[in-house]
Amino acid sequence: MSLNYQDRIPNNVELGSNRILQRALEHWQPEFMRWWQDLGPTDFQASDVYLRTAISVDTKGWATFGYVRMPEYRWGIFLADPENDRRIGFGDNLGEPAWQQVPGEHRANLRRLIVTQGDTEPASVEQQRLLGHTAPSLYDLRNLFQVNVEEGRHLWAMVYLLHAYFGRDGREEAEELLERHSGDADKPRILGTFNEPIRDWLSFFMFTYFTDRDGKFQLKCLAESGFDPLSRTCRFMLTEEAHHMFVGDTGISRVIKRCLEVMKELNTDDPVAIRKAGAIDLPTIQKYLNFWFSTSIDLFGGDSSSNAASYFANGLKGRPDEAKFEDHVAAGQAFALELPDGAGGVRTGEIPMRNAMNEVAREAYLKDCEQGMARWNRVIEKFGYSFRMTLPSPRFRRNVGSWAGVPVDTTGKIISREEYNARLSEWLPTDDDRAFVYSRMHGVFEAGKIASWIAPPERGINGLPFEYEYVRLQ
Ligand code: BYC
Ligand code: FE
Ligand code: FE
Repeated sequence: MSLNYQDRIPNNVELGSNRILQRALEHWQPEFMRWWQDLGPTDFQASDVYLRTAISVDTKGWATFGYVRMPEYRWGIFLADPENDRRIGFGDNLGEPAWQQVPGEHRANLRRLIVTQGDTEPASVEQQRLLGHTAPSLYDLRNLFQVNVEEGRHLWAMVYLLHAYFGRDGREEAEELLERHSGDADKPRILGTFNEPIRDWLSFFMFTYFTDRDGKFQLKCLAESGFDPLSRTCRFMLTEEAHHMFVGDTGISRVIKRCLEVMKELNTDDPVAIRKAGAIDLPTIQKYLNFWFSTSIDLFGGDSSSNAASYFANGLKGRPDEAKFEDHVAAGQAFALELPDGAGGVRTGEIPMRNAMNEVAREAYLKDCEQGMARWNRVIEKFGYSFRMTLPSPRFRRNVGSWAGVPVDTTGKIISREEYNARLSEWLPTDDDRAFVYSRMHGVFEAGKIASWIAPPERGINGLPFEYEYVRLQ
């Protein structure tokens, strides 16, 4: 299906044939633009950025690349093509035709899922708004802005659903998506991670690796939804999402590589010497990883969740890659959970499979996270060092679920509260670590140049070299 770029709001949903909806969205559009100006990337709005823009919703050849000023980026509404005779793929309504309208009895839950998803998108743009000033290269600056404009488009995707299918409450929710702000004391974003500040690029890379990857898995679950417009929206969002995780994956890899080069040069693994030489030492990278991993796994919700069970039962939210599971009803099965027993030990608890759907998604996510670990460790191995990056135990530093608030070390062992507090500085970035990393952040805005704490990428964007002038500063 081709994308209509003639309308004020680019779309492939025949917006022009629904005047009321079109007018409502055209009313929201200037509010979005005001939000972008106020809370999107600071400055750089007049610069030409080498951005990709969607031109179709095919998985191949869907994007075109060219210089765009960010405020002129064509944020639009793009849904993956409909599947002929699509059926609900799981839960109690398995096999029934997918819904083209919101069933009344599922309205509140669907709205809540869409609002929660929608809230994260602009939140991430707010979190990242200052990073442009300290970009390590024009290549990285461009990637940051690519991610930002697409998260803005993901907000559009959810706002479209709210406006098109939820009437007046939907319109109100759409306004509130621009009124809550990341880290705001009175009106924070809904989910914890999206209120954490991102002041440095190491945090940005960790966020795009771990938190955008939560996005990938949540979108996969919602792409299974029996509510077809939601499914189609999420399927196209997933196409854009891959690059966000690529930015994180290669970003972390490049910080590690630069550190290893310095270690080789100086023939030392002493963090003090490495820092003195301007690179970020591996133990500090590991601490940032521990921080962002532990906050990101909270995003999957409780390990035992009646909300998750009803979303699944009702066909609203499935498992990632639902087709790979044998039994799509999952009634009467049990799931074994390891839980704190309240006396310093661990016990195994059984819960109904449907209540464990958050955990099932989290496990798929953990596996996906491991792949980066393996790649980065191969780089470290190649340089001949024995240090290995590791994912901390999923029990570590949890704020949501059965392990919330339980003092656990990074291997998952329950320890005393005193020991936990005493050792936190071993596991998480301290104020000093953060101050050091922040001190390394300086904008490098000359094509082909790069900051000394990170290695250049192996290749550029869209077949272009790293040296290309990805952003023309104005
Ligand atoms: N922080 O029954 P439970 C992305 C609340 S990222 C604060 O376990 P449920 C992106 C929960 O709301 C993907 N609160 O949770 C990435 C509930 O509150 P109430 C975003 C939390 O409902 C990077 C209570 O705890 N998409 O796209 O089963 C850049 C009990 O919860 C948190 C989605 O999240 C938390 N972390 O599952 C840009 C998909 N976790 O009702 C974008 C839509 C839970 O007791 N959301 N709570 O007041 C969902 O599917 C579900 O709402 C959740 C939670 C998976 C988030
Ligand atoms: Fe997104
Ligand atoms: Fe993303």
